[in-house]
Formats: sequence, C-alpha cells, structure tokens
Amino acid sequence: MERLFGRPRPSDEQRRRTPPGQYLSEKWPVLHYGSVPRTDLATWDFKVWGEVEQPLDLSWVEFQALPRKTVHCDIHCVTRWSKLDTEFGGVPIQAILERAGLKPSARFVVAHCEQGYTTNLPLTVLDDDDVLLADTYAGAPLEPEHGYPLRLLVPKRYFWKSAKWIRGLQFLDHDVPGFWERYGYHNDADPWKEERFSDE
Ligand SMILES: Nc1nc2c(c(=O)[nH]1)N[C@H]1C(S)=C(S)[C@@H](COP(=O)(O)O)O[C@H]1N2
Ligand SMILES: [Mo]
Repeated sequence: MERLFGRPRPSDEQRRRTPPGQYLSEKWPVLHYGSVPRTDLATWDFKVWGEVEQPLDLSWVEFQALPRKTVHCDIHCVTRWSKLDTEFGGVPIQAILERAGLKPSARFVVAHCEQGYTTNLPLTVLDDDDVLLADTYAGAPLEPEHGYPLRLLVPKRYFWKSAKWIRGLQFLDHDVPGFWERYGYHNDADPWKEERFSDE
C-alpha cells in the first residue's frame, strides 16, 4: 500500500475489494472475548455431532491425516478493519461434511470453541469452497491469539463467524444464535451488505 503522510492510500484494486464502511489494515489485529486458551495437542479433539449419519471425534493426528488445501482471501472485521491477501491452510470443510454424512434435516451449524464461544451459520454458507478448518497462516501454524491450533475460516462473512480455537461442529435442523449473535450482532454478517448489527 502506498503511504501519504503515514496514512495508507489504497489502489483502485484494493478499494474495489474493500466492503462499505471498512478501512484497510496491513497488520492483523487480535480480537476476542476472554483469554487465549492453552492447548495440549495430545488431548485435543474435534467433534462433529447432531444431524449427521456418522458422528466424529478426531484426535489431532487423525485430523492431520485429512485432505488439505490453501485459501487466499480477504478478511473483514465488524470493527471496520479489513485485511487483503491473506493465506490460510487447512482442511476444506467438505472433507468433514463427507465423512460425517449430513442427514437431509441438517440445515444449520453451530461452531463450538474453547471456553464456550459459539457462532452459527446456515449450511449453505458453511459448504463453500473457501471455507476451511484452518491451522496455518502464511505457511506457519496459527499464533495462539489467532486461534492455535485450529480456527474456522469463513471469508465471505464478518470475521466473528471465523471461530478461533474451534473444537467441534454441531449440525441442526434449526438456527441457534451464537455468542455475538445473541448480543446484537447480525445473524447473517455479510460485509458487502453491511450486516453488522441486528437492529440495522
Ligand atoms: N473462540 C473465539 N473465536 C472468535 C472470537 C472469540 O471471542 N472467541 N472473536 C471473533 C471475533 S469478534 C473476531 S473479529 C475474530 C478475530 O480474529 P483475529 O483475532 O484472528 O483477528 O475472531 C472471532 N473468533
Ligand atoms: Mo470482531
């Protein structure tokens, strides 16, 4: 980014990729409720339950044996910073959906994290080709404050839907609001529609 008197000046391309009401950040801010959990990979697991044919309970070693891919994307936080050109690596969500075998009744999902943080998505938003269970950023393991060892990545939604320290996915036949969604954040969270708060 070009700088004029210390303020970033976005190119036309960068401007085009910045949703309304957002500014560009070169740094990656850290935002969450509560403290950064400490994780022991020896006891860590990832659970999938609810409206599925085959509930899963994967150890870290089992999780690492799943197919992987890299996603290049832009991320947008409801507090108005956006960061362009990020690179996450991890397991495509479809690898989990295939192994769990969703029942036709599965229409919504709740991501469950350490310390009780949750966030909700419709299955149609979760099952996208840029949605990852991400364990690397720019080729290196996630930093603890960014979700080590694993976070959800949903680039098409405000970043609170990209749950850090994720430990499981619960599939449901109805929608259940997550942590921020219960506190007035918009249920759908599309940054291009500025779906920030539910009273807007
Ligand atoms: N487990 C957990 N995940 C979370 C949060 C949280 O409080 N707990 N905060 C969300 C919010 S509000 C944002 S903006 C992003 C921030 O991710 P970052 O700190 O990696 O930028 O994490 C999201 N995921
Ligand atoms: Mo946020």
